[in-house]
Amino acid sequence: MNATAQPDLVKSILADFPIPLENMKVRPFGSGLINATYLIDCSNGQFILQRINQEVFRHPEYIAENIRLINDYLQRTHPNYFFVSPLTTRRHQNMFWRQDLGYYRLTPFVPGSQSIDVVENAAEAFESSQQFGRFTARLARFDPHTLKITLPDFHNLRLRYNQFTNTLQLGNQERIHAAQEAIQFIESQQSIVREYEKICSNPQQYPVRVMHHDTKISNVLLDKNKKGICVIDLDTVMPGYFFSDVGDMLRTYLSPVSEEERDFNKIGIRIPIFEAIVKGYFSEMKNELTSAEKESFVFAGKILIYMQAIRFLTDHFNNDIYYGAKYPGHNFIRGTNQIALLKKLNEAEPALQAILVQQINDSK
Ligand code: GN1
Ligand code: MG
Repeated sequence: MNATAQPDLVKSILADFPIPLENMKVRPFGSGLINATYLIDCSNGQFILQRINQEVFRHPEYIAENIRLINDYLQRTHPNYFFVSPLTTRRHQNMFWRQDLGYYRLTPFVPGSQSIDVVENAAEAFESSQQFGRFTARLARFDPHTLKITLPDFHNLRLRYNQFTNTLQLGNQERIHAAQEAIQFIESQQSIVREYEKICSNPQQYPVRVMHHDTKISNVLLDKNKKGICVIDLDTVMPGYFFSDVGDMLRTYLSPVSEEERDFNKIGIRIPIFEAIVKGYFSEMKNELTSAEKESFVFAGKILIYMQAIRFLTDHFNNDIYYGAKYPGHNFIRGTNQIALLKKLNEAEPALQAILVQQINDSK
């Protein structure tokens, strides 16, 4: 939906929330790929209106249930933890306004907050990593299995890999033919899938935790001094493993350029950013993480980069049905960008591992 083009729909949605409608302004907001997001300006502040993508989130009510459970728990056990919950509708006290056309929610915009799209320095990486660590740490005594699974198998690498190989049979053969080098690289790194399976079958060393599952920097609110306020975008909060959050931070913070970059020469690994991610996460989670988890931080990055390369390439071969494409070959570029990043991570591994060991020792 283009909200600016449908002011009547937006008005009727907003009318069901406890906010004034006079002089309201609506504009598209943010850079997420899945949910459509708008910033609402009205006389008592700013709000974020989001339409949930139901192709992706088949049960939006699960998202609301999870947020309610976590909110209640944190209010009881950590009342000072800053948690942004969506408003409830006037009529049904629901976190979603719903109609045949879709599910919409309204969340207060935290005054004085900002979010950034690219990590520029170690301080930003530290703040962000600390916020994601804090979120999981505050929920360490909350039973993750009480949460609903909003996206089944979201970070199931085995399944993603199998979907990739199936798509090689059933997908767009012209695109597949032109991507042989990328396909061969993905196949050559299959040991990552096997290592991933070892992690998932070892609950003693790799316990299931409450994980965010989308730890890009824009999902952290910062104050005007770039200090972390809280994490946002809780749609993918589910039971999961440490590698999801740690790995997606490595995937999205280490390189000075994002998955969108077409000039792969610009892709690289910034060692001080790695150190800051580890420090930030350990500052909250060092007493919760097992030694096996701590020692596997670099591997977490491999899992997430590899999985994202597979997801983008699979979508390219499926004619972009999931992510869409802003230009022809967009998901091929993103997929091969992630392959270039994985190669860089593999090269930097010894240096990163040395820093990790140092940080593990310092944190004892
Ligand atoms: C999607 O919508 P957005 O940009 O927050 C995706 C993530 C990917 C990311 C890659 C639900 O996130 O898993 O890492 O794109 N989210 C979903 O840009 O598929
Ligand atoms: Mg998201």
